[in-house]
Amino acid sequence: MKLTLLEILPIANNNYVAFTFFIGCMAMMAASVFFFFEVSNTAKKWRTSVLVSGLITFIAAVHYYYMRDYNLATGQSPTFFRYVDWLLTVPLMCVEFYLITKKAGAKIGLLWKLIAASVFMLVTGYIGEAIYPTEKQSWIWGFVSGLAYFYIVYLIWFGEVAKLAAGAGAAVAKANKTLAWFVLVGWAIYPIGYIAGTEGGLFGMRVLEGLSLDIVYNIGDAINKIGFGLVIYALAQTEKTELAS
Ligand SMILES: *C/C=C(C)/C=C/C=C(C)/C=C/C1=C(C)CCCC1(C)C
Repeated sequence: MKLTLLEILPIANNNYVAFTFFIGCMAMMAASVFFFFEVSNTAKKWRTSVLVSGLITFIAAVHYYYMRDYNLATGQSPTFFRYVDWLLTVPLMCVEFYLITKKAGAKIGLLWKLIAASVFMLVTGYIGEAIYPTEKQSWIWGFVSGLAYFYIVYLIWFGEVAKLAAGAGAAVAKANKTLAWFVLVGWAIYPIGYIAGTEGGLFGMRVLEGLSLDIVYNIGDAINKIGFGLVIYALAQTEKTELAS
């Protein structure tokens, strides 16, 4: 479907999809500037973590800039850019879990497990959403993707990450609990959107039509990238006050 310029230009009027891309881009940019500047205001041992928070929102800001353009120019979902963004930022979120548990003995193998599971989750999700988005196929790919998702949830709630975080001091344990909720509830926004928005996602029932899936994903990204980064930032700040007092 080709939209005319007049149909796509009035972002603020009625094009809610374009509007959420626009506001998402601004929010990611602002968050990146904040995290980058705060690195120098952070205790040394937490600097890399806060820097990674900034990289996550920065990578997203650049993708949102392109996705906003793509969506305005074509009137379509920028699914490809979306998944490239996730393929870079979700593994970086795994890096955050590794960094906060490293002092308690996290091995590099744990990082690879988390990264491998997240890449598997995203590649199979992409196949179901963009390559075979059919009634017969998308629920299978979504289901397989979900297995990897639950493996990540398991590692963070009960597995290696949880055990290491529990032994890494009260601040890290608390931050890990909050991040674990992000992964269980915040990340669940995506599969719920997928189920509602792809043909065959919910055994053939499609609730979200057209571009509404983008709005769901955009809200999810704002919560999960900026909120997640702020939890890391708060952790870095508690350690600082502990040192000062
Ligand atoms: C910043 C981006 C984030 C945190 C993206 C997370 C994406 C997911 C957790 C996606 C999960 C999916 C499933 C569990 C099944 C259906 C397909 C996906 C890819 C939407």
